[in-house]
Amino acid sequence: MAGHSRANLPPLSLHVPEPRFRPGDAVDFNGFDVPPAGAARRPDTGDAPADFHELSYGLVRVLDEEGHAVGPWDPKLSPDLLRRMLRSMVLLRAFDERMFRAQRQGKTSFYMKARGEEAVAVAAAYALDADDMCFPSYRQQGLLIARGCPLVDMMNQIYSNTGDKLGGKQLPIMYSEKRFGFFSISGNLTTQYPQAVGWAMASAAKGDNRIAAVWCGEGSTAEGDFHSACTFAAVYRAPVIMNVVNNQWAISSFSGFAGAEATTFAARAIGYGIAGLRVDGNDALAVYAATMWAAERARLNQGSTLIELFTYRAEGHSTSDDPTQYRSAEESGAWPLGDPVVRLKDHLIALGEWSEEQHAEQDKACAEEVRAAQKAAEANGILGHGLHQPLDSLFDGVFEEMPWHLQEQRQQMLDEEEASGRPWARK
Ligand SMILES: Cc1ncc(C[n+]2csc(CCOP(=O)(O)OP(=O)(O)O)c2C)c(N)n1
Ligand SMILES: [Mg+2]
Repeated sequence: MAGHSRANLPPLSLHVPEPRFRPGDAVDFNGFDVPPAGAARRPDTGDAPADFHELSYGLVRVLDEEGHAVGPWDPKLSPDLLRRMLRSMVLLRAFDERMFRAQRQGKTSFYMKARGEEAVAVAAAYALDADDMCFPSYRQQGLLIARGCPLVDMMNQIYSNTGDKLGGKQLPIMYSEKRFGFFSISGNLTTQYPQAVGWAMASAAKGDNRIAAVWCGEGSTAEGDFHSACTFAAVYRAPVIMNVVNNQWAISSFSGFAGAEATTFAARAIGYGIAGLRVDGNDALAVYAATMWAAERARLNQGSTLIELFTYRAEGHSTSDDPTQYRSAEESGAWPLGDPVVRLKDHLIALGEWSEEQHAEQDKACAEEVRAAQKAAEANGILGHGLHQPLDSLFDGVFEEMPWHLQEQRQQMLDEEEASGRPWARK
């Protein structure tokens, strides 16, 4: 109101989020509300999104503390499928360990682990059809492993060596695997969201029956691309599953900076009028069941589902990160939703379909499989062992026909290389 006095009001101030625990702090997750497994209801896949808003604030959980599968979301999988899923998660973990070490040994410049988040990608891969199209971020290498991509191909890409089908043009771990329905990873966060929604719209426009699935981190939901994708997905009821992997950290920024103090990430769905689910991301059965449910909705033209997968990034963001600088070292161990590999293993043991001995054997077998693949990949070259791609191929693969200015730049590069007296150019 014009002319009124503000003299009695406090000065304006901003709220700046602060994580609960910093380096050196004792971690206490008491008071952190973990809804019991089996408690969330499972709506019919034909129900309207407005009928189950509470699922955006709760947590769909299937595996209880004793390793039993309980409640309406139990996907009732066969022991054989459970064992295959467990094996993919163990293989992913072994792959991550080995490639992390390869980076520390100077064999590649960069690597990113998915430790603690194995169920997010692996269980989704098993729930989707093999020809559904995946638009991953950089932490869903589990999709490739679960879909049977040869480990040596993934490693060739990580080493940017002569076996790298991408010709060394992508940052290590930014795979592109058309054969496995795995869209090229982009370092520009959340660009895959509008791409996935567009692909899903095209699939529907063509009258196809394949659906799309997309993943981004909770931090990446702050990008505008996330929101324009949600608008298109809602308006056209695009057949796409939109996953938000809430591992609580975006490098050194905690999830509060992306809005986690105010509401959940699944609740973003409510504003767009699309289906929303908040799921225990460390519970492979819950991830599987939620993905199946969302896939069924998509296939029945009920539109997209936004799934928040609540998890914890158990290690550093990447090999370039040192999390001890910004969060308490105790956090990872104290995280109340546990380890996804251990939880699935315990479930199989509780069913009488697995044992600690078999698990230890499998750990060894997976480590051996990864070691053998690494040996084969390293025969194609590692970082620092010379130029693996012909220098004149540097400009290839972008345009179908190279524009004149790039032809000129390439020639200039080759001329300078020749004049340097140590020409690398292919003759
Ligand atoms: C558009 C854009 N902004 C910033 C970055 C730098 N960056 C790379 S990863 C990352 C954190 C992303 O965190 P989150 O979305 O939570 O995914 P997470 O790594 O936890 O899986 C940032 C800021 C980037 N790659 N692209
Ligand atoms: Mg994150």
